[in-house]
Amino acid sequence: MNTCFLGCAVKDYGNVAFEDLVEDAPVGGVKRVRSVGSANRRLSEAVQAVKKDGHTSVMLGGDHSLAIGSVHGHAAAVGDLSVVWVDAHADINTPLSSYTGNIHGQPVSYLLQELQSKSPVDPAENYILKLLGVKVFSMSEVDQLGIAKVMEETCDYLSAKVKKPIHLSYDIDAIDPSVTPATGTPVVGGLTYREGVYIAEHLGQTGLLSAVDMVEVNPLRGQSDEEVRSTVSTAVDLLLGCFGRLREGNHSPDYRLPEP
Ligand code: EXY
Ligand code: MN
Ligand code: MN
Ligand code: MN
Repeated sequence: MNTCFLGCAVKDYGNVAFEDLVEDAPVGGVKRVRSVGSANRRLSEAVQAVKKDGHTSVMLGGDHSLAIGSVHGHAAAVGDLSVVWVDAHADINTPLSSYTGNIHGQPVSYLLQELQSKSPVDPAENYILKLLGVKVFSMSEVDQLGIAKVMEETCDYLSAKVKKPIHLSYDIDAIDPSVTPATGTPVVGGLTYREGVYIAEHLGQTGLLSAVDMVEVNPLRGQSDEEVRSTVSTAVDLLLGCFGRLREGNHSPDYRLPEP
């Protein structure tokens, strides 16, 4: 166990060893079903072990399909959860509504109980979000309300009935690609660095953050060392925001100027 400069005890549970399945033909157009399923089973077990040891789980990805196992393991260990999904995409396609067959565009649909029976008939993500009444803030609403109001409304919504542990699934592609270009499906017009950090800080300050995914950071997609550096250092700053780093500095209230 190490202690980071924020005073958090940090334990590295190591890399989850994934099976390398050579035979993994598409199933109904969905790609890499067995590999993703097997990886998520192992990840779920790893997250359950972290939570049973009493820690906040931090999962560094990797493809956003890993949120299936991360959220599953978190819920298996602690019960009812709030999930905050920060993303340029909705990731709520079902196996039948997906045009690409990529599971990173589908994890939310696997996690929602309501879709277990409806998934074969719902054609599009927007339709599903409306059907289920999922609380969503688009970039237009971020522009209109400002990120502070968006986070206030998010937390009011999550805590309206009962305060549950929060699972933050943070896709780095939610941040504008001018800041975080080293990712697989960048979308122009995303969150600024400051909006992205504000989300992390605000959720960290609720005291309810119980698991964090930081996903879709992909150094292989960077066009230069600088693109990789900018993407990775932003991901680190988002995680530090979750765990209490303040941009004004974490100053001791006991600080006194040195005597001359
Ligand atoms: N909606 C598209 C699909 O389902 O393939 C694109 C999804 C991109 C998902 C990225 C990781 O957040
Ligand atoms: Mn991906
Ligand atoms: Mn995603
Ligand atoms: Mn995304």
